[in-house]
Formats: sequence, structure tokens, C-alpha cells
Amino acid sequence: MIQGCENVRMDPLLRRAPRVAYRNGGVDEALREEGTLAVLGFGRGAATANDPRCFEVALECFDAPAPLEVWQVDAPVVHGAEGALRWSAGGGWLFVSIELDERECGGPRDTALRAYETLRRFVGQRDERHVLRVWNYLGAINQGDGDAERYKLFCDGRASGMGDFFAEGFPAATAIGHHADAPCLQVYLLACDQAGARVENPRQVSAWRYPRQYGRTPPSFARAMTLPAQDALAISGTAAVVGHASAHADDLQAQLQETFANLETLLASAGMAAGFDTHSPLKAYVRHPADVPQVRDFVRQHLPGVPVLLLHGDICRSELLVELDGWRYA
Ligand code: 3EB
Repeated sequence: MIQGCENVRMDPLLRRAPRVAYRNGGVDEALREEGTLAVLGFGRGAATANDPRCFEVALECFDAPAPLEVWQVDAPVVHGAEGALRWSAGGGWLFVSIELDERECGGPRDTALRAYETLRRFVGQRDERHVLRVWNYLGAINQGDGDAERYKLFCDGRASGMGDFFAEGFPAATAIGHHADAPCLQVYLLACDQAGARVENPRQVSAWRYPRQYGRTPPSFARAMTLPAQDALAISGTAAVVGHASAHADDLQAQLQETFANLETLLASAGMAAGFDTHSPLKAYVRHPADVPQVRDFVRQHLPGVPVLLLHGDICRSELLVELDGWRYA
């Protein structure tokens, strides 16, 4: 069990969690540092380099200039590319990203299928085959009705592309809608040569058990993942979902409060001390730019000093206005 920093007895054989942080420096400087596994930029024209460790997330940041997100491990990093897939690895950790254009893959379902097949094939032949955390960003996520909503088609394709690779349990994940011009699916992930421990939220029905009303294929993700050394928790996209239902449709303040309650419950469920701190980078995905001041106020009050990146993103249920994800270190 994780019981706060002082009490963590780290097994030296277990992989220390990558350090994830936002910073305002340059890309080249971050890439020159030994141990840099990934450098994420946000929004159109984000500063990135033609290096497989770099990835330009198709979500606009509400802060200018948008910071970089840098992942660092305790070992030298090697990297490469294979077709659309880009990867970097070091110290038992693996970062993989893929971006596919739906116009070349045939819609959201087949694009997700192709992305996950490609990722699964690549990861499956690596030592770092334990996929702990995945991020998914796709355009017009709420377009289409009923089972034809694009998020639901994405869920169908994702599950098909995963095959039985996650038979023992799904990774922690986020799926958010972007507003980029091109209909691209972006997927990136963190994997390790050691397994993590999946965490569910007792206030919520596990996503893979959602009833039929949410689509043919329930979403394939765990609510959170404790990393191998139990020194960090990777927190999936968390919104105002209670049981399986969306709570407080179209009420931003109540959704923020419910989301916060879900995050606190998740920490307790992972056996972690309550609260977030200055080393816990989070993201808040906000559907309506006009809601940003209210989200900022909430964050300032309830998450003082916590680095929270505010991004323009659509949540996968149209009545949900905000979602948070991120990291908590023990
Ligand atoms: C929810 O609780 C909100 O499809 O990968 C959150 C995190 C959500 C991940 C996914 C979806 C996903 O169901 C939506």
C-alpha cells in the first residue's frame, strides 16, 4: 500500500515511475537532457521537433504560451520510427505514439482498429509489453446519433484492435475530442517491462461494464493504474459519472465538484494519501471556452499549487462539460 512519501519503501528492482512535469523551456533543451522519454506540445504550431520523442497533441491550451510536458526516466533513451508509429525507450519504459488520418483509414472505427492493431503488434514484441496508460484524441467526438456517435465507433474499433492483448485488464486511459482541421486520431501510451496494478472507483461502475445504452462496445479502460514501484498513480480521464450515469447534466459547478469527489475516491481506492500537490501534474479538458474562468477558479480553490493544464477538449458524453486526468506521485 502507498502511504505517503516517507513510508514508501521502494524495491530497487522495481522501475521508478517516469517524472512528468510541465515546463516553459525549449524543446531542444529538453531533448538534450539524458533520460527524456517524451516531450508533448499542445495545440496548433506547438514547438516540437522531428524526433520520435516529440508529439504535438491536437488540443489547444488555454494558457499562452502553452508549456511543454516532459517525461523523464533514470536511464539513457533510444528512439525510432516504424511507419506511422514513433517510439522511445529507456530504463524499462516505453513511449509510443501514432497519428492516423481517418480519410486514409475509413472512418473512426477502422482508424481506431488500425491504430490499436499497430500499437499492439509493436508493443507485443517488446520487453516493455505492459501498457499502463493510453491517451486518445479524435475529432468531432460527439458527432452522430446513438450507436453511430463517433466516440462509440471509436470504442468499437479500439476493442477490435486490442483483440485479446488486454485480456488480463485494460490500461488507464483518456479519450477526448479535438478541434483540429484534419480528422486525425492521435494515440500515445506509456508501457513498462513490469506490470502495474489497475484501480477502480467504487463510486463508479467499471467502464467495461457500462450497460448497453452507452454503446455496443463498452469503453476499454481502467479508472487508474498504480505504477510498478507503487510510487505513482496514473489517473484516467475522470468526469461527473456516478454509477454509470452522467451527473448534473450541463451544470458546470456541480460537475466539477462531482469530478473532484471521484478523484479523491480514486486516490483512496489506490491506497494513497488524500490530496494533490505541486508535483501532481493534472489536465482539465474543458468543452466550452467560456467555462474556463469558472474552471480556473475551482482549480485555484480546490487544487491550490497543483499544476493543472487547461485544454480545449470535448468529453465523450455530450452532457459532460469537463474532465480531469493526470498523475499523483506517492
Ligand atoms: C467516463 O467516465 C468518462 O473511452 O478511454 C473517461 C476516460 C472516459 C477514458 C475512454 C472515457 C475514456 O466514462 C469518459
